[in-house]
Amino acid sequence: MIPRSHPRYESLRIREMIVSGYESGAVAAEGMLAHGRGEAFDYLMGEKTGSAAATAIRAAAAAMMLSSRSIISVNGNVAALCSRDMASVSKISKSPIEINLFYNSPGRRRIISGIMRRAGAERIYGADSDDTAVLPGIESNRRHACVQGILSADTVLVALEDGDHTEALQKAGKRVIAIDLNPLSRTAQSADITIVDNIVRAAPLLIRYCAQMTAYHQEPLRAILDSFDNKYNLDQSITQIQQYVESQRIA
Ligand code: PTJ
Repeated sequence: MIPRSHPRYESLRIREMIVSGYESGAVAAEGMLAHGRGEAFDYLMGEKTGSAAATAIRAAAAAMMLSSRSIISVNGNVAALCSRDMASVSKISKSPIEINLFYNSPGRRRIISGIMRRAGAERIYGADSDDTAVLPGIESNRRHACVQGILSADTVLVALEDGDHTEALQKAGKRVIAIDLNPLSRTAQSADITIVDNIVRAAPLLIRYCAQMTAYHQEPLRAILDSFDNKYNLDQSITQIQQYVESQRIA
């Protein structure tokens, strides 16, 4: 039991969510290591959502609200950390969920799909018997995707993933929105919209922006999207890390 008074309470609480996810079979053992890498980057940016991340989240919401076939790719870590928020994003933006795993197994798919369903997600692909085909240009297990899901989507939100998937999705003509705390990762550097933030903070903000934008017409949504420059924004995220580290200098 972590005392609430502990100065690192929030970070330790999130760790517990990953550990419980591992114990329930949703999170891969490697997912715990991936979480540690994420934590390290979060530490270096002061564990706050900076303005660059907020701008990217707003652009991501606009892209999802504009798209007629957007989808959210969910893996073990995402399900363990923010199943409810991702289910809400799914509903508001009318984007189904697809379970897409690097360390694939039918058992993990079923467990993750159960978590997402209990969290309120209604449209879930990839739980078991969907029609699947291979996404070209990728050799990992992520190549198996649902024909009515990721393979027919125009916009795919990926989170906490390896870079191969993003690159293959783009080659297939899809717009990729990525949530990744590491601005240097291949996913972050190659996505169309990169949200450099902890998913536990980014997801609630994404819900807020999507909810606001349900009242928007296409034109203002397009204007938000067109004015977004991912390279510039990614650079701002790297600057945020530099500035935070600089502010912590001892001498
Ligand atoms: O559930 P599976 O089988 O699909 O496997 C999931 C993992 C995470 C094991 C798999 O996708 C993987 O190995 O990912 P990588 O290549 O380690 O990349 C994960 C990225 O997510 C890293 O760049 C981390 O910095 C980042 N990350 C980790 N935790 C968070 C995060 N980004 C945002 N929020 C986090 N909480």
